[in-house]
Amino acid sequence: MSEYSNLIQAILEGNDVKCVELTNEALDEGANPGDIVSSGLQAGMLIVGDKFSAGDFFIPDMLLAARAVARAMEAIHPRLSESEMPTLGRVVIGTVSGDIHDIGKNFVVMFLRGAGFEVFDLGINVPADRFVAAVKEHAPDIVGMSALVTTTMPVMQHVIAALGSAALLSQVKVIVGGAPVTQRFADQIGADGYAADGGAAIRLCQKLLEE
Ligand code: B1M
Repeated sequence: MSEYSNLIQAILEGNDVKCVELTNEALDEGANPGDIVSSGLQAGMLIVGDKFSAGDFFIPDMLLAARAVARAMEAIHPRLSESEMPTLGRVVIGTVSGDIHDIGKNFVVMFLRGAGFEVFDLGINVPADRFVAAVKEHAPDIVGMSALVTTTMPVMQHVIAALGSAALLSQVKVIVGGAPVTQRFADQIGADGYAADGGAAIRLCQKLLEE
């Protein structure tokens, strides 16, 4: 059983008060802040992601869990230097040009941040050249694109082409998602992966970083 099983349980229950209490207790007992984040908070959020993907958790469960993790992070932050912050990887993400839907993309951002990724959210209606500029600026491991409308899906391919023209494709993995997007479409446009939801996005990013 994990040293942080009570903390993980509090995250699964979405109990932010308990989560902060257990985090402060662990800090007072001398636990390493980085350990609390990776073995407690991030581990808990990964389980939340899996439960959401499996249909056992719903959007309110996920929001409560994310809030509990965010509150615990506030308690930890003053005790953790930037260099100690465990980061699983860097992700640049946005909803592609012509598309203003961001509710699902924002969930994915929340999931990835909760699981420990450093996420640069470019927002909505993001053209190819802004993805390219963001990759140059932030040097991410992964570029994520969201599209909710069938007519904006082709923009994903334009972004991949633009990253290729800028000779950046060898430095990043590209993932795509959104209601009309499928694994087949991802394969067709040469993306490295497709995720159906926030939980799947966490697993996909982890898998791509291990390759
Ligand atoms: Co729009 N809309 N909308 N809309 N809208 C849809 C997408 C539509 C299917 C509705 C319909 O007609 N039945 C339809 C598209 C049809 C098509 O493609 N053929 C549509 C349309 C047509 C439009 C407009 C053109 C309507 C108009 O003005 N005539 C218009 C403008 C579109 C544009 O972008 N230019 C428009 C506008 C809007 C609102 C502004 C009103 C609003 C958006 C508000 C916002 O996002 N801030 C809106 C909404 C809310 C919807 C519906 C109702 C809901 C979308 C949503 O938020 N779902 C939608 C119909 C529907 O889906 N039932 C619809 C909840 C969200 C949690 O799920 O976004 O799928 P989702 O995200 C999931 C996964 O897809 C995945 O994870 C998320 C969490 O599980 N995921 C990723 C998403 N991105 C990912 C990225 C990843 C990985 C996973 O990796 C990078």
